Amino acid sequence: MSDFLDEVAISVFAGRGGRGAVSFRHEKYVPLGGPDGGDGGCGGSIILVADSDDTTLGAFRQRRRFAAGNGGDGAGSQKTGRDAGDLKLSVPLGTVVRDADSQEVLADLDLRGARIVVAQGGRGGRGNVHFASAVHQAPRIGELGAKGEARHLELELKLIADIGLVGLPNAGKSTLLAALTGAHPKVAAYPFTTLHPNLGVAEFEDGRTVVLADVPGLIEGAHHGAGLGIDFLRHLERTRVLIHIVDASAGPDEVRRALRDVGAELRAFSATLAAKPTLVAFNKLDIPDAVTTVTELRDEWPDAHAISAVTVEACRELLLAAAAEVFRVCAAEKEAQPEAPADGGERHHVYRYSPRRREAPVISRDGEAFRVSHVGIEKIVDITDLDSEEAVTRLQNLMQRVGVDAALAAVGCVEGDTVRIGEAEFIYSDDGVHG
Ligand SMILES: Nc1nc2c(ncn2[C@@H]2O[C@H](COP(=O)(O)OP(=O)(O)OP(=O)(O)O)[C@@H](O)[C@H]2O)c(=O)[nH]1
Ligand SMILES: [Mg+2]
Repeated sequence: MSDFLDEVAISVFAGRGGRGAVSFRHEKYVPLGGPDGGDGGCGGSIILVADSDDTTLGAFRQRRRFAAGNGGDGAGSQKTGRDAGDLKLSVPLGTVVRDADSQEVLADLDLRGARIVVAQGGRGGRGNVHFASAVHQAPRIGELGAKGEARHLELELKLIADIGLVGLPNAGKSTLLAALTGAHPKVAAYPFTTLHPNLGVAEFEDGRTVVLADVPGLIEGAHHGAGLGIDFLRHLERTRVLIHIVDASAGPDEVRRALRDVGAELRAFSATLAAKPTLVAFNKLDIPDAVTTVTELRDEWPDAHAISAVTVEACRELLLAAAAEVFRVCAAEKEAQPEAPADGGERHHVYRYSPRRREAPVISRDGEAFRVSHVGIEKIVDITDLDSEEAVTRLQNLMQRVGVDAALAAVGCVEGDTVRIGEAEFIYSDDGVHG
């Protein structure tokens, strides 16, 4: 059976907005009419939607780069450019979306229909019709469309096992998984045989299924990363029910110690894990010592199941009891958290990534040049047509207001120095930066 972890890295590129038009009305006998350049259309955004029935992220291994279309350019007669459609990517339920650069988790798409805009399409540039004023009746300014966002993402699919099998190394977890499901995990008489989680599916007569996860053995200190680390404990957090398997042939003291240590590890790792409904299974009942131990512990653990994973004795009953608990938890979950409605009803299932805005411009050295970092200014530089003198003048005024000139002067930028903002390069002069 497959590993728990299914991860893939993809890159998404939203579309650029269309260019705003610089155009003037043509009227009879009037050499230049008023401005009538329309706006550019919006670039397409990229949206991940949890509506695929795939159980793996395999589809994203074939293709890893996704780009949405650019918006159409505006035109004369106030014609707006065409909006590019959004690009919708279907991902399986349970997909966790992370920003590959910052490692920030952007969304946990575990409800059908949950969606996140991972890259916002660029806004269309405004046409010159917007730049007319009483004193400025023939503006030659049309904005370029804004760049679409580009992001590198990591998608991780956490297959949600219903039942997690936990216990010390060698307790018989993998043997039990094989007894209950069609899985064939490695079984051996030494600890830490299982290095990665294994999954198996158990089917019932009524067609219902439960997914079981066999994980590496837990030892004292596991929550600090002792043994095989804590990654698999993170996965266990998403199971609904735990079965704690104990090797009963080790004697009553060892059984008590195992129950105590494993319980303590689960609690130390997280409250979520400690609060999971847990069934206890005393294993290896085919060994006479185990029978003696189970008899001795009966009063202390009246609800514990006594099984043999090797002979399969009482394993079916254990599975039925655990599955009943799973179905009970599922019903409670459904009650508490209805599915996202199919009509795209947005409520709290919609995630939106938003970059943090920096307040003051930050100046840094960029080789011989100075680099200005400021989200707002970078965006405006991106949409400014630097070939248009009017547009550049407008940009200069804005930079002055935001404090770019002062910030540059403060770090010793002098006439003739090169200043970079986004992808553009300017020459600094005492009355501001020039294109
Ligand atoms: N006699 C007997 N031996 C068992 C039983 N269940 C498991 N074993 C044996 O115990 C040893 C360990 O079994 P595994 O299933 O590999 O144990 P595990 O808990 O998965 O161990 P790790 O993966 O190392 O954590 C193997 O030699 C199994 O054959 C049982 O019910 N009876
Ligand atoms: Mg194992």
